[in-house]
Amino acid sequence: MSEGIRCMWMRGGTSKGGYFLAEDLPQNQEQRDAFLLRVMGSPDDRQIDGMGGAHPLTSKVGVVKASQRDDIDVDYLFLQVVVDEPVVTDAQNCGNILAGVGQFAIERGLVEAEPDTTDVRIFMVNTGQVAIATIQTPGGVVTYDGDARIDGVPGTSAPVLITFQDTAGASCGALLPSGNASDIIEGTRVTMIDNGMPTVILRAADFGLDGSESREDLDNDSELKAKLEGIRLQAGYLMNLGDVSGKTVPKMTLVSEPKADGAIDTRTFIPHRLHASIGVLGAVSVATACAIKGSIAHQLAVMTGNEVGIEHPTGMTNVVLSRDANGDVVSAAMLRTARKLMDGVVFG
Ligand code: NQM
Repeated sequence: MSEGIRCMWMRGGTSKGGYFLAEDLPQNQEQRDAFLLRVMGSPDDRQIDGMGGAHPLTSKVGVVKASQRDDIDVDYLFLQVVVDEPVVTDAQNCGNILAGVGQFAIERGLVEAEPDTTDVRIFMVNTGQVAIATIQTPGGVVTYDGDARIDGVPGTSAPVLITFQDTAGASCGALLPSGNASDIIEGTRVTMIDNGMPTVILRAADFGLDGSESREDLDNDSELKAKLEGIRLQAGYLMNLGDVSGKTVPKMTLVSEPKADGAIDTRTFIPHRLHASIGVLGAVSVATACAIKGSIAHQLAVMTGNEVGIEHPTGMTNVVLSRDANGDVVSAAMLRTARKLMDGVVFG
């Protein structure tokens, strides 16, 4: 397609991608996906002929439209454009790209801004759940400037508080899809959990690691990656996801005891490259596991309350859990930031 399509490029949390109005994209899915592959420059390791940043975290798309649902402002569909394969998938959600959806919706006129902050109620199409994003709108105008800082992003920006409700079992049908807090797959004890992101939690020590290894070391460890992929393919069936060989879920998170003042240390494969930090819903899922007796995460976590510090390769992500009288997690909130980088026309 040679003609361009209106698009905003944004950093959302620790990810980056293109934000489109649904009505601007081709309505035929095959044509839409072909266009998005061309926009990103996929399939190609370097994405040299497109906007993608040659990593899963920078090859992402948010598609937004005004919602017809009661009590919801906008519907948000997340699409992962695979870097080195001709694949565009909606099989996972993304809480980082979500961090820019509220601002985009206000800027495109889908939501009217309040004088101070604006709550945007977002239906996440991928998982059928709701998130509420609180956007800074002084004087009724979106601002991206502010004092909030998140690890993995240099500098500061306006805070975006995101609250997730009822994300348990979003993709797998149950918080613990196998019915157990832990299971054994290929001789390794794992916890399979889905509180918004299907995640397999494994003890780093079971792979001879102490959990503080660098991103480069882990990304170059092909033996480790092969073992994890063997476990992941079996976990896919146990998590009701079927054959996951072509899917970007479940994520694989190696956990170890905290090294700083967080609750637990993590290294997450998403699922074939190491995450520079950890995904938003990935962090919510790991934090939830920390609160479940008998899980791999619970055994290692140092919990001091409902604010759970998830350490990762570039710092820490804090998840605030709300629990009911039984101690079960009912909602989770986290601080993100986002920044508008470009608003214009992109060519596919
Ligand atoms: O877990 C990366 C990211 C994500 C997903 C990934 C995410 C989330 O950091 O909610 O945000 O796990 O593929 O953007």
